[in-house]
Amino acid sequence: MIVLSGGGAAWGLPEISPFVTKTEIHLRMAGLDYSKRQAHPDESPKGQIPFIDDGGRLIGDSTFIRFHIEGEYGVDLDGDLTPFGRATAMAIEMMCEHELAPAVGYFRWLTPENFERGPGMWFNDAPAEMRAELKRGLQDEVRKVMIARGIARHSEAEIVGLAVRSLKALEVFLDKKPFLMGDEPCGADAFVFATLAAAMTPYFQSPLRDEAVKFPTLVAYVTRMFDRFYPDFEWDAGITEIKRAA
Ligand SMILES: N[C@@H](CCC(=O)N[C@@H](CS)C(=O)NCC(=O)O)C(=O)O
Repeated sequence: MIVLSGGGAAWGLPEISPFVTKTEIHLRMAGLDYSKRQAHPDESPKGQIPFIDDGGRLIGDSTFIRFHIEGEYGVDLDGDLTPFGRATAMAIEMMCEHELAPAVGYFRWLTPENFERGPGMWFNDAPAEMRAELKRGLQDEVRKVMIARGIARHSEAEIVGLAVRSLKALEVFLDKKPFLMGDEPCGADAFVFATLAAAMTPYFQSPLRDEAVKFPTLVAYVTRMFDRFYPDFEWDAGITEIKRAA
């Protein structure tokens, strides 16, 4: 059986990492049996989660895991799509990966209150005298990565602006379709959903979350994906009122 290594459920989500969520949904789309364990990125062949162990073969990176699932088990997660549809779905996924997901990550990691409620909690069992330094060390590492990627060079307002551009594009693209490319989910739905759910979880407060939950089409899409792929998970977007400027 395939063993999926990820971050685990927390923060109002069935899995804290959108990339691990993507792989988990791909495994579910493919109808493959798997078990899941929590792992540190250092255990992975690529130094990041997700990675899978398939009969002793370790495969890292959600896209290479997808290639493995499709190649090894004869499934095509975009089987219903035309070549144009496949290219479009890939472009939408890339938009989320390179613009929306980094913005979500920024507010998780570099907003002091969210860091304390989120990644900072990983150090709760560390000796009290070392805790602050360990937390600072991890946050500094992540900040360096985010500066290198560019996202942490922008003001918060600019980051939200970039994210809202993606949210608007997703809303227009989804339109009245239940899933990204039509009546059934395709491979790209996995990561798009994972990123939106991570943006909307009420566990973290941020100006990006405030904007994301103002898109009823996207809120409904996230609920639909939860119903399809995590039917036992109690998703609560914590939305009592949707206010959106015209
Ligand atoms: N390209 C990778 C990205 C995975 C990724 O960014 N994983 C993060 C967790 S969401 C991670 O392991 N970060 C730890 C690190 O980079 O050291 C994929 O698609 O799997």
